[in-house]
Amino acid sequence: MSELNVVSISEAQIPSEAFVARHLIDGSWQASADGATFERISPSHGSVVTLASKGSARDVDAAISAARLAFDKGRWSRTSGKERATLLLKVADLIDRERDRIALMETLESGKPISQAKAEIEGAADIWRYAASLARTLHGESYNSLGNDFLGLVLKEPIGVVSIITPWNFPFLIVTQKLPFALAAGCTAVIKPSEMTPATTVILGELLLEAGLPAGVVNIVLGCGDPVGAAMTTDKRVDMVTFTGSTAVGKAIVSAASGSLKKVSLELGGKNPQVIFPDADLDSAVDAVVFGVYFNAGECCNSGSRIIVHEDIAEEFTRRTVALSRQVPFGDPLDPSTKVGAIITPEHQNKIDRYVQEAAQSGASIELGGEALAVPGLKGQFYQPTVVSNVRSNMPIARDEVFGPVLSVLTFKTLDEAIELVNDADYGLSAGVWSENVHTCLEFARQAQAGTVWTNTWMDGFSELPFGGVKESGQGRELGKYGLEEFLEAKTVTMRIGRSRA
Ligand code: TXE
Repeated sequence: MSELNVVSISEAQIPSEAFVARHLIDGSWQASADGATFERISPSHGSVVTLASKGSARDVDAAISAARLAFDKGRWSRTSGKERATLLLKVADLIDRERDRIALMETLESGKPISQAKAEIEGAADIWRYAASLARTLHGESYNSLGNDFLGLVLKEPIGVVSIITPWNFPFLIVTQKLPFALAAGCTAVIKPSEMTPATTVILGELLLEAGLPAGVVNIVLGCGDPVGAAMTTDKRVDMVTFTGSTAVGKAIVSAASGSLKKVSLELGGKNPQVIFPDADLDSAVDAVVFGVYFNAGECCNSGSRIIVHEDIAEEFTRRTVALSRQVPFGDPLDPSTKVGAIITPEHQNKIDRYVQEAAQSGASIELGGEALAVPGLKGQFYQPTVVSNVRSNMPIARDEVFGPVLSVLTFKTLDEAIELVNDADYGLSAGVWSENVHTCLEFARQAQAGTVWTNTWMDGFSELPFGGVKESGQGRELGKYGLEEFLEAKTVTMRIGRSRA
């Protein structure tokens, strides 16, 4: 539509041949035991960009056997922190070297803007470096307060074999929020990337081998949730599952893993509110809201998609947000200026549209967008930046994770009412507050039911700071020292050291 800033360029950057992705099992690249394959079609350009091996339970069995053996033989778990850190740092350097190649495959498979893919890969390299620094800080505790005859030690040991299951929205970043911490702890792993975006995890596997990681320490099986992901969650030889994806699959994983009582760590969806008070710096708030909802086309667990704005400034806020949304470059993800790219699949695009149309039928107002848009010269699916006002808290658009470039605007009168709206949600991933009053910000931070609270900013992330949700947004934490702790088990050693008394 002419009222949006649509960009479209040639397909010159698309490789002429599809990327061939195989499983990595015990240090070698392998086709599926039954020879099955699948294709990934670019959501923006419509061409086949990846030809991947399609795993079955047999491939998972081989990968888990390799990971189990590598762990039990101590190929990695008995290395020193220094050796682990050296390898992780090498991987970070290789990621930097391969940034453009990884970013291109990430964009071709996911439809995200190339500039955002490059930033994602740079952020991932930083996380590998941070995890390397943690590998040298592993320590337990000693207790010499147990009386004269005893010394207590608490050792921190790697939990064992870890299944890592990741989604399609940030394939390289999300595996990076898990794997280097598991490796720093001394674990071995089997990874399953999303069937939509297998390529960049395979490239990571290549870099791990180049860096000298011993065979079997990291294995990759490509394919669908059922059977590959399912087998990775039920197998008794796996000690822990770490998953990022939908809340529905997260719940299924908890119940599948309960058969062998494995530890499960989950990073699930969000319906993240940002509350805007009348004393907020409105320029900054509008800017951050527009970035926060359209980043990764809204296909982001941290999408700031639920705006709760004070009624005195609601009209001005909505007008300015719509005006800025019109300017956001939208279209060909390969154009370096693009900020909103393609939607992952046609089915997902239909789901986004259903939420918007249903809200309109229930009395909400579509201020901008509200429909798909064909971008000239491209064969993918694109959904227009969309702003919906007059949204009520009980509408599905305000409660469910829409996972698209769609902003819902609700209003409030008092701080108490705002907090009530914030916490009236099944999710609890992140929440934001915009106010120049530090007391308002602090009160909000204390009362918001969320794993992360941003004040006067949105979506800043640091390798040092833990990330994760409460309520149905998940359990466990990634990043920071908490991200390492997830992969460690405490072992108590009680030593009798005194002479026995006569
Ligand atoms: O996720 P799934 P989908 C949300 C978002 C999105 C919705 C659906 O709202 O619209 O989920 O996305 C694997 N056992 N998020 O369908 O199905 C699957 O193969 C084991 C939020 O893509 O959860 C993939 O590798 N694994 C989210 C991974 O799980 C199974 C990011 C995620 O897929 C499995 C993505 C099973 N039974 C979507 N079934 C976030 N937190 O950022 C599927 N999988």
